Amino acid sequence: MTTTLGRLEDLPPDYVQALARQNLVPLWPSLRALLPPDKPRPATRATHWSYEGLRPLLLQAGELTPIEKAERRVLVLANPGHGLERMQASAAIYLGMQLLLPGEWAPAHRHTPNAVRMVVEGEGAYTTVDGRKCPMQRGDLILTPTGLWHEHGHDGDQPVVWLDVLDLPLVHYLEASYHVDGPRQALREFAIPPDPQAGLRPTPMFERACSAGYPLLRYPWEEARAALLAQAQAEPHREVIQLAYVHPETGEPAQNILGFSALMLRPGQQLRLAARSPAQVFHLIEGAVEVQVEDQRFALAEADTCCAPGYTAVQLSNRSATAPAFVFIADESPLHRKLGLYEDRG
Ligand code: GTQ
Repeated sequence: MTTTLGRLEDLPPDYVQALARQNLVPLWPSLRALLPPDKPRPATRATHWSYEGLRPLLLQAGELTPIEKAERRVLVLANPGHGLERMQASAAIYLGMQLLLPGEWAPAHRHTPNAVRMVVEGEGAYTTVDGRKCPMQRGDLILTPTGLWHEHGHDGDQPVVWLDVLDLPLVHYLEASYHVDGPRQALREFAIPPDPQAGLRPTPMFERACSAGYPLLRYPWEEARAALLAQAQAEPHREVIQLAYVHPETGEPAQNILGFSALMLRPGQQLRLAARSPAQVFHLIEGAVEVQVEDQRFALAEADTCCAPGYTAVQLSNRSATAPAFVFIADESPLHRKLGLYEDRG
């Protein structure tokens, strides 16, 4: 049984003031909020961001604010449960839709938060990471891990949009967030180009510790999509068709804090994802999917994004009876595993 504890109002005001003068606070009025019974009370709210809705506003930002005045022209997908001004999707996840127009250049910098880009639309842009030029095509995942120089350029003739996923809220909370500007990077080639297929593994599969740098920076969607279709065909009874983006040599998650995977729903498939401690983000690459989080239902169209708090089961349904659907998932599971907080409640 959880007893009701004393409140701040139950204490004499001059006592509370005497505490404050010495930078002291009584624990018991806040104990239940800090340690709620049975499960956390997340501020993260299930939230849907429609691409159709945000796209005109992002293009308008392209007219209103030149790239020189933005450096990164981004509309942040903010979770109202945290307060929009905090610009976070969950406790550890930041999401932004970034626009780069033909000929524009987002200059080189590096920073402590890890970032990835999931390319949403347009041709001809590229991100240079640690001197390696990564072309950006729809559905590609491009890593910019902590501390690596990165800049974005665009040789095409149409707007290019991508989804940025960063662990910025966590790194900022840790008071460890900063950036450094730098000159345009000189390009380098790999002596032996990495094999992109080695960066995709069936989930869950986390093997050895990773200190091997980042040999693979671009995970082409063409490879991931083909690998998902092959898995579905090879294992017709397998329920979860999902591949984790991993370090190609160690099999560890591709980045340290957030985890990334691609999931395929067969035509008409309904899939229940167990209630696990990490919060999750779902971004629809292809198809039509309904996402149900507790009593909320989001009909995702292509390029839509939504999030779900941790400790919550999520139901994914392919709304097409004839075509597969492909979902990009970002979650906080590497962080929870490292901290020993990871839970699967079924
Ligand atoms: O493209 O480097 O959405 O530094 C936020 C911070 C994108 C980027 C964001 C960044 C970037």
